[in-house]
Amino acid sequence: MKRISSLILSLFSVLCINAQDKPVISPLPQSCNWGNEAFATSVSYRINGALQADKDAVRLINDKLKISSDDSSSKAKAKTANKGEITITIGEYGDKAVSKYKKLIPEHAEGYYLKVTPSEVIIAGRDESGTFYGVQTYLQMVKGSTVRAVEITDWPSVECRGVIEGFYGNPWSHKDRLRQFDFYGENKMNTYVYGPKDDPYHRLHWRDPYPEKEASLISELVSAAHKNKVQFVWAIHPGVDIQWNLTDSINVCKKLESMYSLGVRTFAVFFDDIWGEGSKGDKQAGLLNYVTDNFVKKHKDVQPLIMCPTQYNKAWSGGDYLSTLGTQMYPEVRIMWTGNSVVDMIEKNDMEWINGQIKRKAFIWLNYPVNDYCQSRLLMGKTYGNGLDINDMVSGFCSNPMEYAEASKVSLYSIADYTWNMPEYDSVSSWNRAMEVLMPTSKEAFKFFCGNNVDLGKTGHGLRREGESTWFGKSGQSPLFDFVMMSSSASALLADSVNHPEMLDEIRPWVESMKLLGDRGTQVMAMQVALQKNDTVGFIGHYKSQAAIEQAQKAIISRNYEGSIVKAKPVVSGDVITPYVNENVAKLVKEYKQKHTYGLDVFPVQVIEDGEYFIKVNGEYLTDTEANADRVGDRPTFQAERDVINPQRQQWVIELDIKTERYKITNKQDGRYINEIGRFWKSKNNPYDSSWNTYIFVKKDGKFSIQNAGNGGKQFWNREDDHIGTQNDEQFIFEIEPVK
Ligand code: LOG
Repeated sequence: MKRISSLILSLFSVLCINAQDKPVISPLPQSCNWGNEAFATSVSYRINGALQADKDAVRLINDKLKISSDDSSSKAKAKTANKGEITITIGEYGDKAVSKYKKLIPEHAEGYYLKVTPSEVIIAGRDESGTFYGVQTYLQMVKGSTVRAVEITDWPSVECRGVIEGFYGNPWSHKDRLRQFDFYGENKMNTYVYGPKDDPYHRLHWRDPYPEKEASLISELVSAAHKNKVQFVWAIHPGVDIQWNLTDSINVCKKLESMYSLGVRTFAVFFDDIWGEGSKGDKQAGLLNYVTDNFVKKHKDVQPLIMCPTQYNKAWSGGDYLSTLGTQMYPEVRIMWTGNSVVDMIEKNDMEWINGQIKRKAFIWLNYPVNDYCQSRLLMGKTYGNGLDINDMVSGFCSNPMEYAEASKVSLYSIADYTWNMPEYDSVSSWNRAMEVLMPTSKEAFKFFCGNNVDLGKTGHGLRREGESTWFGKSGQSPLFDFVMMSSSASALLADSVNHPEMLDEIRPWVESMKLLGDRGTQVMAMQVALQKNDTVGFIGHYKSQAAIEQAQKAIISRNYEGSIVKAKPVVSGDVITPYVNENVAKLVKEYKQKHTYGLDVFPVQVIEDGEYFIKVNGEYLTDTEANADRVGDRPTFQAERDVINPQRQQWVIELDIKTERYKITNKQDGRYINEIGRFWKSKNNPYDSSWNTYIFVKKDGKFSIQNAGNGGKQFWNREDDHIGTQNDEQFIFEIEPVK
């Protein structure tokens, strides 16, 4: 009995180890059956089929594995493996070496069949890219000490998968791009669209050819991309000043021709973010057709064009623009689309709508994780929200990333995963795998960092991302614990810059900011303790420390070099921890001021100290004439007389709002607050909202101006007849007199 149970136990543990040992293949393969351990990773290989197989795939094998012989140089070489040697049989559909496996190769472009047995490895691609991807998958299997037997049949869900460098700001560097292409190869992304808004030869000076030096860099990029099975798509953006005449049509072709000579084989024409003449649909369609006839079709090896329309999202669409493109532009021209709005995730209904308009499958330009419109934030959270059922409805799916190329890889890794095997995409597991792949030596600290850099805050585009700092305050311990964790994770990351120099260089300003936010939070916790103990000296000391840390945090600037187009001021956890810290400082200071007199001069001078005041214009008192706590929409009026019977109607509580650091104004008698057009606004349906109902006071020559802010716009208050009105110009007419 004992023997049996120990046998079961050991069998169980073998099974468990086996289960754990399965290597992680990403993007997730379509079909994958694991067997047992096949051989040690340390083996050497002989290649069978190297002559005919895709040369990039063979080069990759030679670079990454220990090869003792191959059959490419001499036919005389041994056809059978030496003892302990593993044969890699490799080739494409139709090649002799893999003819035995012909039926097993999936019938999808870029698909592959991969089999590992204890004596051999078979990698058979549907085409060159397929073979290359089979090798990439195999290379992910040789990371541990043993290689497992497996049979994988795999192919992509989406035809064109990848990245569009299409943001405003500092374009990626040459080195950034080279690293990106290796990353795309590893993750089976096959498309890179070159369209950085601030490259003058892409947009503002689109007619001019690249100077020699830039041109040679581009041709280097093209060949690096092609080696990774990435189509390098070069985009021209002529809409700013294009003339709809033959000369400019020829100018476009000429420029594309010059890019062809640098090796580019796929081209795009962009018309986004333009107005006026350039934005006419029929003219754009005409140009694309002209370029197709006079440039694309003149070359045997040039792919159909890709175009970005002016109405590239539903919110900006109208008239017959899209249907004009749909009917007039050659059907092979691919049309880009960002979704229901500029920044949006894509779902099935959205695809049905746009595909109907343009009479073809839209090519998705996903504006995520691009941060050119929210530069203080890094978008390092999970890539979620795109439908898992749209693979057959798109002609391509590319992500527009951040100008931070390495940091963007967190999301791009998931874009690769999503576009390769869409039905099985899981944003959480994909994100977790990205952590491991991108920062294996400090995975936990990096994950923690990413988890604190998720949301975008409020922007004109409206996209928000869930899951920022969800751990905060959840440990069951004091937030002090959380703050210490922030600082220590940041320090751990900074210390790992040796292993990940490029990533760390990019995210360093945010990592340093996270460290300081943790340090500042720690000081704020200490302020709280000091206040409870009535330790005024301690309170003031910690207050000063946190203020100094805040200054240091505000001084951090990313990409602060000469010529930098965007110099960002990092914000970490901008919607959770940063406001928590700010609000607590304000709250504690407020409490402290009510209780103590020591050290008050360290606090910034408020224009108006919190308190009760008369608000007057020309000596007349602002009065709550209809005092009624539940009424909404009526307005206080100016009265010449001081009310002695009911004095509270003319008394106003003016206090600093801790969220906005602006002032809130409420009536002493009924507690109603004033809204941005000078009316009372309080009811169950209209609760106080600091982003609307707070104001800026400025003092000059003893009088004040009062200005709306936040959602209320920037108008200044004035006096209109007997009540408050608004105007554009600042005026110092308000007398604010303390109630004694
Ligand atoms: C631009 C793009 C920019 C993005 C986000 C498109 C088609 N064009 O509003 O260059 O990175 O939004 O700011 C855009 O998205 N315009």
